[in-house]
Amino acid sequence: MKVRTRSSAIIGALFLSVSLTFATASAGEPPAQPQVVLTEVARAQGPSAGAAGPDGRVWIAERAGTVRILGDGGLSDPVLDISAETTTDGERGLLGVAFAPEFTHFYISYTDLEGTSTIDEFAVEDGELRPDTRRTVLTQEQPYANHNGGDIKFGPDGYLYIAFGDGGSGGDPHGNGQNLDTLLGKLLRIDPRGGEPYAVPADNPFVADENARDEIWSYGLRNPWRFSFDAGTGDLLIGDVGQSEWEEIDWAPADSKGGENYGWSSMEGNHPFRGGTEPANHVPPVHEYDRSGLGCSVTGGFVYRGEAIEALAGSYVYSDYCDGTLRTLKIENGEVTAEGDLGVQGGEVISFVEAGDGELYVLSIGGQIHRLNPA
Ligand SMILES: [Ca+2]
Repeated sequence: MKVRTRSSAIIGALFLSVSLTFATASAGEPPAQPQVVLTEVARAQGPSAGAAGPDGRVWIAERAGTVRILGDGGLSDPVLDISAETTTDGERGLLGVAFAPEFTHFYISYTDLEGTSTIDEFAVEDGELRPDTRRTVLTQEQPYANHNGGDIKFGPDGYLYIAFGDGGSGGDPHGNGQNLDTLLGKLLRIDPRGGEPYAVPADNPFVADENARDEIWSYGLRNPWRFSFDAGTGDLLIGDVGQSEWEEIDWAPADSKGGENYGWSSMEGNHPFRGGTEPANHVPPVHEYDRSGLGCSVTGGFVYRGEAIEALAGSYVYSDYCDGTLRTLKIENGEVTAEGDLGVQGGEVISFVEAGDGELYVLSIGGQIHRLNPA
């Protein structure tokens, strides 16, 4: 510990002198780069998703079908096991978990034995799942084993958002991204408790359009594997995995009325895809990167709203499954004003989890669960 303290002090001193050099060389002071470390807190079997639970502890989903609670001593025994009901073929498995506001209900998103995307609900009482209350909220058949999406989150409006990929294969062979008559290639918004099996909020953007599915919130997505809402502003951020050239982050403000067209499969990032024409209503990504060294499959994260790493406050933290480096974006009014590299590696980063106190956990499909800590 002493060595660590001393080296931290040395690094701090070096950083200070570099800052001073910069300050002398130029009139402005460079923005402080957050000093962070990744601390391994547990190992899981293929952790795929997570959510902050009723007592502040994080619940971790394992892709093969189990859910465990992360405590000080590591992971609990499974509090849920649906491993007999799912497979991990392709990109399948237990892919998302979410708690309703006030922790009244718990939702899971998984592919069933036929590969059909399934959202199920459980009541939560006294911090525990009530398995006898399980019911299926929504299902969507999947034509291929990849691009299932599967992330689920409650928005600041209290509605459940569900991300589905374009159905898979490659190049969106069925044109699902731009087809408003399918739930594939979309971000959905539903009220899971408002009806049986669910209700559509009356102000969803396509409710009055008889040629469009009412559940759709936004469209033109290829494989929106991970998305999040900024706990500070309510803005929406989507990490949409590219076909073979461009990885992208999509953004919508908290006061969006929905209906955004993020372009796929006419566009890949800011670029026409296979001779596609840019739709007139295309909402371009707030950020894109190519595959010349930064990775090959974006993993969307969270805007950091914790307190442990002051210099990271308000930055969007994300990574890439193939690269594993944690990177940051500062986004102001829908524009990226700064890009950063935290200089730490999370492995095969498959997901981020935002704890109840705003701190971030990083899941690697290889098993490591890291907490992002100040250096
Ligand atoms: Ca796009």
